[in-house]
Amino acid sequence: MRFWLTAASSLAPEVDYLILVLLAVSFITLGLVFGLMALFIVRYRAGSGIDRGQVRQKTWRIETAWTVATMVAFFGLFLWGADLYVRMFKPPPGALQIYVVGKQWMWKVEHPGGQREIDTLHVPTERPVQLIMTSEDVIHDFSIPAFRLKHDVLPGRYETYWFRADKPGTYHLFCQQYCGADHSKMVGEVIAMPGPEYERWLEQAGTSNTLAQEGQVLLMRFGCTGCHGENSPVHAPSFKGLYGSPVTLNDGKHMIADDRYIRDCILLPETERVAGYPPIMPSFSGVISEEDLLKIIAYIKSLGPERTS
Ligand code: HEC
Ligand SMILES: [Cu+2]
Repeated sequence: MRFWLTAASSLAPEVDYLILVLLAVSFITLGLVFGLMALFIVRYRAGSGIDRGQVRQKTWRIETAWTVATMVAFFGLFLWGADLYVRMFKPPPGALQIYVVGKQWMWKVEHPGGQREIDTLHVPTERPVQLIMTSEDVIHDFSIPAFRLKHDVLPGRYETYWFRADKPGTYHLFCQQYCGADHSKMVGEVIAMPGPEYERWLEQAGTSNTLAQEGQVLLMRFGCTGCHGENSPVHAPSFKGLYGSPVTLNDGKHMIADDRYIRDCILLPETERVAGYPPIMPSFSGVISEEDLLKIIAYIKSLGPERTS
């Protein structure tokens, strides 16, 4: 058993460093408090002949100094941790997006090219990867200890984080939220491979259709195109250039059409009605599965970020 876990992602060394500094500062503080306590217990014990007569004037200098010093130390640690946390959730532009759906008791992974896997996640090294995660049933937690990442995966919403794997290898993947009888079996592997090898893996795992192409088929199957299609007689917004662009709702609110927005439009259309259109879009909650939703979103994404209409 190794004492220290491999640090295999770009942010992992910094997380380790932060933990070490946090431990060091805590131990120093602890040592100071208990050291002084022990010293005073011994020095001023009942039998000691120490001079207790001269009560010195209280000085504010020491009081202020230790208060400020501990505040600076711990607030500094907080700022450092907060900054790291923010960076963990803000992917660099151009990150490869991979979708993860948690379910009792397995992890289903979908790559943009349509490749699917269960309880394994193949990723390229030296390239930022963003995971877009959701759950089909209860709360799970997608954790890759070697990347120093864990994040709850909740039903009904998308959670994301990103990483850049720096060392090729096979790493543990755990569900870290107790999620029912077989929670302990909800484990898997993350396989980080150099770019060209990853491309080869994609090819051999390849399906005939990309996620976006499957999404396009689903739009027909669920009848979305009947209203949203180019030649539809119904007045409904086009999906062209929708992704990432601003949308005005009929209550005056402005939104950016991201994954969450599109998901809610499909499942909870009453909550987000686009301004200038009749409120006729039905809810597809319970009709479209999480995996199919991700494909539909992938298709809408593939239609580009520039809104034409
Ligand atoms: C009965 C016609 C109809 C059907 C069927 C329909 N929609 Fe809609 N949809 C609309 C209308 C009208 C709007 C605009 C008003 C609103 O937001 O409810 C809309 C809005 C949307 C939006 C927000 C678009 C924007 O510009 O912000 C998305 C995304 C969307 N629909 C996706 C879908 C998907 C996916 C399906 C199929 C699963 C679907 N719709 C089926 C009529 C429809
Ligand atoms: Cu789980």
